[in-house]
Amino acid sequence: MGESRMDRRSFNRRMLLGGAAAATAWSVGPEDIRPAKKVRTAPLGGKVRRIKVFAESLGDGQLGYGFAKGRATIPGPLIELNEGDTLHIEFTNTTDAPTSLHVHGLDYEIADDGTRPTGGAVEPGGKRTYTWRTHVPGRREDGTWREGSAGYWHYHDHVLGSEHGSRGVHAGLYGPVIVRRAGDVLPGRTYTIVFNNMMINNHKPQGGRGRHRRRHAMPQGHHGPSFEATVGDRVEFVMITHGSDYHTFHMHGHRWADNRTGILDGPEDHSAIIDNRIVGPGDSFGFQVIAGEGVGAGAWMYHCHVQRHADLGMAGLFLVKGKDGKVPLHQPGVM
Ligand SMILES: [Cu+2]
Repeated sequence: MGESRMDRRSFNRRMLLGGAAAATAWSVGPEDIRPAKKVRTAPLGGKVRRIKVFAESLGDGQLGYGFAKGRATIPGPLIELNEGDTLHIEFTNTTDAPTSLHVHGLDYEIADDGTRPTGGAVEPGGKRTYTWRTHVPGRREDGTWREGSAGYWHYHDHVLGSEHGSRGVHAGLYGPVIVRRAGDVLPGRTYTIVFNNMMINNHKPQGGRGRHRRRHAMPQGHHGPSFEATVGDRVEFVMITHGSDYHTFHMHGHRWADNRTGILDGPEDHSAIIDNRIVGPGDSFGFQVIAGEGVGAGAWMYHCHVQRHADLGMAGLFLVKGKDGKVPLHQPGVM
């Protein structure tokens, strides 16, 4: 087997060296698809970790979560765990309204649900500890398979403005959670994109109300944030949706696998490859791309593909720099 692989490889190499006509016959067989040599992977979990999270006012009615006082951001900071980890979160509410921390996808006892009826609300100036646990996949006693906690999840307020935290979430109290399985490919960096009604990461549409009446207005810029990378970087995106609207998330020039990690496991993983996905409130998913792979540097748009939403500015840029540090055809301030 090893020998026939060797033969095939050297044969292909000869074909390639043989000339242009031969090169067009070049095909990639399964033996040519190998694990990348230099990726870092997630370790085994099982650790117990402690962090602090603060809910803070950011002015202008905006609220955010942060790991330290004065450090709140929208979205809140990435909480990253490995399957089997336990996380104790000392949560402090420095805002002048009750808030909480409610998480999707992880294991916690009912008292840590982050909802008012279960005692999870934290009053202004208050403090409490929430405990989140994760588990590895395995077989139940009845023989069925139990999924692990690995996934792209998220946390958010569940008490401000209504029993569902509608005002807290609208104001920016949300953030990403990634639970990794041992061996998962780690990215060079992670960016979070949150569609929250018509906002992206709570960046508000510019231009006032007039534009809302122009239902078929041409794109006049965008209000989503830009995310930077250099060609060849392994970049991870966590995409979360909040609010009361459905959207479609689309990215130009890059695609991903519609599976748990957004990365194909190998030639036998037949997950659909997509560049557009329907998302609704409470959804979260993630994926990794190699910035500019096969397409090069550029100001690659990402946007909601509901045309009306895109025309209202629900778009931003994935700014992929070339090795020279430049983004070709990019005019800052112009889409
Ligand atoms: Cu939309």
